[in-house]
Amino acid sequence: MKKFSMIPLKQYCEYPVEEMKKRAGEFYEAIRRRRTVREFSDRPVPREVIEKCLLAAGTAPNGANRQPWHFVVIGNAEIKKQIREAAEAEEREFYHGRAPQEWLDALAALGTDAHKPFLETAPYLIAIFAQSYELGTDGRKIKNYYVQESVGIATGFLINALHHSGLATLTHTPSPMNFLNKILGRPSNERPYLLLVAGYPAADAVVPNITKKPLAEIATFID
Ligand code: IYR
Repeated sequence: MKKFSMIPLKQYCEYPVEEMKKRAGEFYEAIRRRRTVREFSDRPVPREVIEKCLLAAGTAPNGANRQPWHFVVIGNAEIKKQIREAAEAEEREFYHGRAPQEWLDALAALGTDAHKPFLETAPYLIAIFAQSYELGTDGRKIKNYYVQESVGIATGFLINALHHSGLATLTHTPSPMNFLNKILGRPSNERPYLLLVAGYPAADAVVPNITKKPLAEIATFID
């Protein structure tokens, strides 16, 4: 394996402390406005925005720089319909059998069910695949590292980028999601990680009135 050459860190940008505090506060104010949305408008979204957000996702830190992800962006109505039908079939199984009562009770507070119209309404579905290994030219399996962590971080970057651009998202995880490999023709080294729904929220979209845990509950400082 060839060693990377080392280059000076030119892009790092240090801010004066006051500026740093301001930026941290501004970022928090911006990101706390993000809400998961389940009602989408069918208004088209510029593909260029999605492309830039995917480039942002692709900058995520990841194991050994293998970048073990693949994003399939679906704007095609027929494919969205196929995905909706397959996802709803899995969700019906989930809500009417597979899910333990405890899980169903937790979901009752959100009011979700097997009905997923947003999979057709939203202009874009982004199917995120995790590559557990790569195939070398000789067909040899090349292992990837920290795949779940890497793809999770990239997905976080993507959600943040889309939110920053002014789009709403929904992290949708029908389980199992193998139907995505079939419908989208993805190879067997790729596992569906998450289906991200992206677009404008519907004009009359509502969201659950939830709160986030306070800092003292989510963090411990040991000085
Ligand atoms: N995948 C199902 C169930 C679901 C699970 C959790 I955890 C949620 O926070 C929301 C939904 C669905 O999408 O309905």
